[in-house]
Amino acid sequence: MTVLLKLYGSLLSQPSRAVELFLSINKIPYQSILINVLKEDHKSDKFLKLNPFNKIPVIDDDGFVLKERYVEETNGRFGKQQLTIMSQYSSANSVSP
Ligand SMILES: N[C@@H](CCC(=O)N[C@@H](CS)C(=O)NCC(=O)O)C(=O)O
Repeated sequence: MTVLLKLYGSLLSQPSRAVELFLSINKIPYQSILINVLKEDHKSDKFLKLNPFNKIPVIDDDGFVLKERYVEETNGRFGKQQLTIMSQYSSANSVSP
């Protein structure tokens, strides 16, 4: 069974919206998990285990956790972590948040 990529975020968060757009445009199936920053969900023990920096968005791709929207290298090439996720999805190499 395929495990859906999980996106922890909120529509109130511009970085979260950028990642949602990236996933949608590249047709990457994902499960959206709302983190309500107004209720400080991002400071809960459960969330801090995922991202000790208490920031959204966070991507959990079957245990491979990305805590930072930007994993690109300075010259605009994709970083190793982002490539790992993108390489699993055939059309995922055209748009980056
Ligand atoms: N560099 C991070 C920044 C993420 C970020 O600043 N997220 C904000 C929401 S837009 C956040 O989680 N704020 C909660 C806080 O700082 O307590 C990224 O782009 O992924």
